[in-house]
Amino acid sequence: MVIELIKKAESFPDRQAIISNGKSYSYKQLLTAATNVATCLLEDQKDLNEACIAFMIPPSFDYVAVQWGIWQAGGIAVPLCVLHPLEALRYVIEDTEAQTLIVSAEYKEVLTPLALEKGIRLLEVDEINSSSQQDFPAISLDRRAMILYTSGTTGKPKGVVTTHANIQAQINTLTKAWAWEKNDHILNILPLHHVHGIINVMSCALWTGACCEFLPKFNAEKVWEIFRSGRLSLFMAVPTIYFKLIDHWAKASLEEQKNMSAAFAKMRLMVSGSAALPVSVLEKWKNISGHTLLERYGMTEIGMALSNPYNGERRPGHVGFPLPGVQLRLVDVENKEVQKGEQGEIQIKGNSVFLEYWKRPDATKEAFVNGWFRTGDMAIYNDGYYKILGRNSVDIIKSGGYKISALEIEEVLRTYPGIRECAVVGIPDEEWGEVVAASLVCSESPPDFEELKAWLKTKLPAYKVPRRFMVQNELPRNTLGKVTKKVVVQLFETGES
Ligand code: MCA
Ligand code: AMP
Repeated sequence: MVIELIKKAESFPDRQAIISNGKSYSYKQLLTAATNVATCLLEDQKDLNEACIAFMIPPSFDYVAVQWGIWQAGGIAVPLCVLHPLEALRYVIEDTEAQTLIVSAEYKEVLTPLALEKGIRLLEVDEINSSSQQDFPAISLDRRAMILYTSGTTGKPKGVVTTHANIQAQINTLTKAWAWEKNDHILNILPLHHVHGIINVMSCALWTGACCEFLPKFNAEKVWEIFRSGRLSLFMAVPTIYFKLIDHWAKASLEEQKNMSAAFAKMRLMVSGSAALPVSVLEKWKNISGHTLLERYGMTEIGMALSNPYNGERRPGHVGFPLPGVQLRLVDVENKEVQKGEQGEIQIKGNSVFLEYWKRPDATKEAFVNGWFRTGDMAIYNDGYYKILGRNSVDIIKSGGYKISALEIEEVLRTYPGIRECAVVGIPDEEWGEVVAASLVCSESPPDFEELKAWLKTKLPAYKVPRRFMVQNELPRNTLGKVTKKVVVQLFETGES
């Protein structure tokens, strides 16, 4: 069997696939580059047989060529986040036991010592150039294809393993539901170690023969410039990005605002997801662009599950209904389906649901009940549309669209000299959805917070570093002695401590 995404590309070789670093690349160029990567990875083997290949490459033509090359050679693609500090990268490399690491030139220096220490083969993407091409292995749909790391209620992030069949199902349902077509042109401004950027934007575009343009780092001014070029037909982002684009528009002169708002003539769809879209943002964006954002709901483990309709009412504050191929139920704490109109946990079944947590059979087992995946998100069915009510765990924070485990940050904080106890929470915030905040109990005098933040940045990605701190004599506890984080959130909100 061949990989459908790659096979499709062979049917439109001359179409423009990617715009990256100011250059345009055809599907043919992409296929050639991917073939080179696959040949180089295989050396004299016939099949990588699901070996994990980690890669650290910014969103670009090279990223896609490497991802496709890994798949053609029979490996599992493990994208590393380009913003993560070395410790977080080490965690993923060790957890996956990746034996090969592919990097773009700018990350070679930082990763070389780790590669040497672990005996990992380190390849620089620019230097991959294979002249001879060998036959590639047959790839069955049930093979593992990708591992993405996601935070949960278990402290350290877990690797979510998806098969080729899962990925195909995730792409297939979205390209149909949102009417993707080959003349589409989308801008990718999202990081490529999460489903939103990898599947919804990049892979859906390439599956259809459309063009995916990369802007490796979000910048509101540059995004507006690209909107104004009029070449986009689709755009997808997290609510924080829409917030930042609105803010940029609001700061422009009246004349400029008019020109900016005229930029959407060719745009056919604008999507928001990864976190709750505030109705105020939806309304402001509609006034600015004329587009009613299509809000959808998904998760690393399941791809997209719920979506407002492409045609029809997009209801503010709601996430629509299950996408084709997705089975959904709302259940109570005993896993019994709730009555219509009652709130319950979302549970999902379908081909897009992941295979397993990497090397964590217990966590995988616990994540399912009778074949239903337990999302941990609460929702209610409201007059034909589902509405997300929030997570059933205070330990999961969503900030800027990133899922963050409070427990992971607490574990790191507790290793800082002088911090005796801590409770990390998410505080509601208009721009970021939630901001990370930490309440500390210290042995002596409180730490210097700037120093603490700088230290945390060497251990954790910057978006996990608390923005607000509070020092307390003791953490609020319930009668059973358990820290009540809801009270901590209230203390932050009221400014009391
Ligand atoms: C950055 N800053 C923050 C945060 N992040 N402040 C509070 N909370 C945060 N989370 C601050 C920085 O410290 C800095 O401040 C300033 O913002 C700019 O930082 P920078 O890193 O440059 O931020 P940015 O580039 O503007 O990033 C914002 C962003 C980014 C573009 C919204 O967070 C992002 O790409 N988010 C998308 C994540 C994503 O794709 N999630 C999908 C996963 P100072 O200058 O003062 O230091 S969810 C998923 O895939 C599922 C399946 C789904 O449903 O989609
Ligand atoms: P992740 O695991 O990073 O893929 O994040 C998935 C989580 O993001 C879900 O479990 C939800 O909590 C949240 N999420 C995604 N889309 C939405 C949405 N439209 N509204 C509210 N929460 C969302």
